[in-house]
Amino acid sequence: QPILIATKNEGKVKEFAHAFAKLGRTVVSLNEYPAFPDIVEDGDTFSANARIKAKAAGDAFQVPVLADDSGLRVAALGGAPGVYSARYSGEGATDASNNAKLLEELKRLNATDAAEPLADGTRLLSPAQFVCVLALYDPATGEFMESEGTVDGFIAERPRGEGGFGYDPLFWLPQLSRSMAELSKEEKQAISHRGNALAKLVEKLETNE
Ligand code: ITT
Repeated sequence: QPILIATKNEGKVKEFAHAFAKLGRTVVSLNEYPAFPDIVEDGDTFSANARIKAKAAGDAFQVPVLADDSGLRVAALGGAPGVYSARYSGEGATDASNNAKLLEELKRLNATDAAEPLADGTRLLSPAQFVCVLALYDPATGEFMESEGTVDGFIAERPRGEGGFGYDPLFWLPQLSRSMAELSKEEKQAISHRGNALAKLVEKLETNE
């Protein structure tokens, strides 16, 4: 039985498929159900939005559902875009337009972090953190299981790498001296907000908390 993930984000789907394959499970996403109506994510926290998505799909399909609400908090922007990360650049936002908007905002503020520039001179503009909240909802009991993961880094002034999705090319990991988009799936899972949140959820499930 594949695990249903209440997402339309193919970047997330690929990461979950990779992670669950190692546990001997396959995944399906809402992209396989084009007739399923768009879920209105009107919560003001990652947790609220993850629960909204998991419950909407779980109640409709009557199977346990996993949902992921995630985003980027940028220190120089007071924690923005946060829960608004997906639509940071407005209606019809794409990863490219969101990345452009992020650099524009940081340049407008003249943000430069105290951290040393990279070896090639690229400046780091602000500390930042990726956040992921996972909610697992069981329509049979109406109960949720939740976990949260984060990863700290910096926003670099230009993109690097072709992997991952979203803001990954701008997210610099000083401890690895690479951007998130320069990591393999395996490396990203080991360090990322999503990988951390998933490890915590699996641990909770195993200890039946
Ligand atoms: P679903 O709601 O259908 O799952 P979404 O893309 O709208 O898809 P969110 O509302 O959770 O998902 O928004 C997440 C935003 O944060 C989105 O702009 C992503 O690009 C970004 N993001 C989340 N995880 C990321 C990651 O691992 N790397 C880069 N960007 C990420």
